Amino acid sequence: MTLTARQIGKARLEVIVTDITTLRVDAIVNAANSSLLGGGGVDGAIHRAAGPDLVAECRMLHGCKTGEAKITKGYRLPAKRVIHAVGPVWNGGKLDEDSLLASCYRRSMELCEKHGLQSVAFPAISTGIYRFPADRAAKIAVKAVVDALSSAPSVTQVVFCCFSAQSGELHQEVLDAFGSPC
Ligand code: AR6
Repeated sequence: MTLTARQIGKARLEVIVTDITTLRVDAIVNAANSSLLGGGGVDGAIHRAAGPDLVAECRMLHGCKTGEAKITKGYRLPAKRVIHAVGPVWNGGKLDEDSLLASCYRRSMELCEKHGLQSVAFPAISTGIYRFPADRAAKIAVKAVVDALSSAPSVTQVVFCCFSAQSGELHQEVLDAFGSPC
């Protein structure tokens, strides 16, 4: 369900509430851990839906640092690619968690541009098992993506794919402060 959509330059940004593994976009972003070998939450759902070839490719990537991102194919997913971003574990906010979370979104947008991708969907990275406060994370996510758009002209559609109505409302509130309705 689409909660809101905003036009910012050439890009349409939208907030939807659904399972990210169902989206037919150029890339979905995974909220991974630094091993890149799978886990629970959205990571588990993406690996289950993509099938075992995904973890086989991930094994060849030799992990990923917090705040960074790496790209693979999407295998059995409707999405062509998966961008594996490693968000920070929330530890009270004094261990650079805000900038590490922003970096996940920035790095993912950079990968989209590098690979000429037009559409990308993000989950609310770090807000589940990693316990990042959801309202704070929504502000960081939307701002980081908006800031990255000018350096990622290939990207014309960004989806904030939330998994609960509450998360959707938080993202909607933040996104509605940007751009013009569409
Ligand atoms: N589609 C969209 N969003 C989802 C889905 C889904 N299918 N499933 C969960 N979410 P989390 P994290 C939401 O815990 O906090 C894993 O074990 C969820 O409601 O998946 O970054 C990794 O391997 C929440 O809003 O990721 C890491 O060890 C958001 O996705 C660790 O969890 C992120 O929740 C990463 O923790």
